[in-house]
Amino acid sequence: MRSKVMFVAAFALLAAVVPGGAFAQRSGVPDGVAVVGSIHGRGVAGPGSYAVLIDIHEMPKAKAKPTRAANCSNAGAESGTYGLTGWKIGGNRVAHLSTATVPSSLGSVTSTLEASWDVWSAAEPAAPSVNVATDGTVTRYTANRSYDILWGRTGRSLATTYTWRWSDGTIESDVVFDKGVTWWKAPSEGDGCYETAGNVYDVANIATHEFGHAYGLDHPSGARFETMYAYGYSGETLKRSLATGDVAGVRANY
Ligand SMILES: [Ca+2]
Ligand SMILES: [Zn+2]
Repeated sequence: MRSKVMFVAAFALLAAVVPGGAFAQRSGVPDGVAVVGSIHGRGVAGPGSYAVLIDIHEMPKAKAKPTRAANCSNAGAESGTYGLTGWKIGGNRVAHLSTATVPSSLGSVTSTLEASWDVWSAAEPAAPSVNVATDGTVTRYTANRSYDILWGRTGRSLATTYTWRWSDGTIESDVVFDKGVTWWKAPSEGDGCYETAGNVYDVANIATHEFGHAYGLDHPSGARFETMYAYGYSGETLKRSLATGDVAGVRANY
């Protein structure tokens, strides 16, 4: 009974602090997915603690060409623009990869994912580093004070980053790659686009974008060739390396 009273109190507090959700979601939320502003993980970090889902960043597929070929373009002019979400990673972290969810056709993605985190901390040494551990166990995004990476259902997106703010201010982000997409590991970034790759998506390309959200970067407008551009393309690799706007954004945030 006591916990129920605390839950009601926490909800009343939330309603007062986050009227209508201070952070607008960036795109539509599929049926059955939590809505921004909802409370998660009540009690996970002790009595009275709770997490508020403050953002859902879905990465849509760019419109495909009529064929099943790759629809990417080589790296082009950089806009130099960036956006910030309003949060930071609050210190060095371990991201827990649920290896059992990784498509078997990919083999190991641990070093691939770690490199995608490192791109950000290399651009700004004051930004915390995130190491990838293979001890993840969750099979859906979960407010548990742990950064989780997994393959699962995202609805219509290639990948989705969920971010919570805990009642003590701690920020947590989970990244879910859609298991309905055909993923691959391009041999290198090359010129930014593997035109003959087919309708497949490079893990590092999309991971670097999603981890940018965890670092607190938003989608800039009209920045087609930046890592934080909102859309992902089949065959694309250019998001693996940061553009001038991405670098300016992470430097501004840390
Ligand atoms: Ca988590
Ligand atoms: Zn995004």
